[in-house]
Amino acid sequence: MLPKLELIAAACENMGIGVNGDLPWRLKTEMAYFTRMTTNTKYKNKRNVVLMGRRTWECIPEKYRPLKDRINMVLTSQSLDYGDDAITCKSIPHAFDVISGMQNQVERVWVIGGSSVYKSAMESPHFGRLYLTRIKKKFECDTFFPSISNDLVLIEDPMIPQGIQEEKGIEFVYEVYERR
Ligand code: FOL
Repeated sequence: MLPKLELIAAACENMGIGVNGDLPWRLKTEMAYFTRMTTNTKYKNKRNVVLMGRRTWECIPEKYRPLKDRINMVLTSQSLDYGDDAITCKSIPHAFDVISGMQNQVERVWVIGGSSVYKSAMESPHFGRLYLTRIKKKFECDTFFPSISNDLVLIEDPMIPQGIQEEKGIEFVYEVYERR
């Protein structure tokens, strides 16, 4: 059985997710949440996939690339070769073909952006959940999270810190959505 696609993103009040090829904010605890959610597995013999667009790959600082203890997969239409650092795929369906060939090693598949990859993943029949951090402030951004369709509903996940979080005077909330 194929794993569902789980999206993880942080967006500000104007739904921005990035600016100038970078994150619009630097929130250590929020990034630690991203690392924990995308890395941790129930079974120690398995790893999670982080599936991302090529620009998102490039926005990860070199010292953190590839994202450690995770299987890095990069979507691109170009013939790029990242060696042992990442597997390149030309589409989400192609990524699924590759994942199905390493099924027993993979626990969860995390879609980590950017905009066009989030949109394709939310429209995919394999869409499972959206883990969205709502950052309660406006930031100047040039890339945005796609519109969230009406059939997505907020759910409870006991693994997620509840209530208002705060860092550097910026408030944020961890939310989880599923298709109704
Ligand atoms: N989702 C959430 N909730 N927050 C994010 O910041 C986020 N960022 C991306 C996708 N989904 C997200 C894409 N951007 C790193 C850098 C940029 C990035 C994703 C990851 C990164 O370097 N991560 C390292 C830890 C870095 C650190 O500790 O500062 C990692 O190992 O996860």
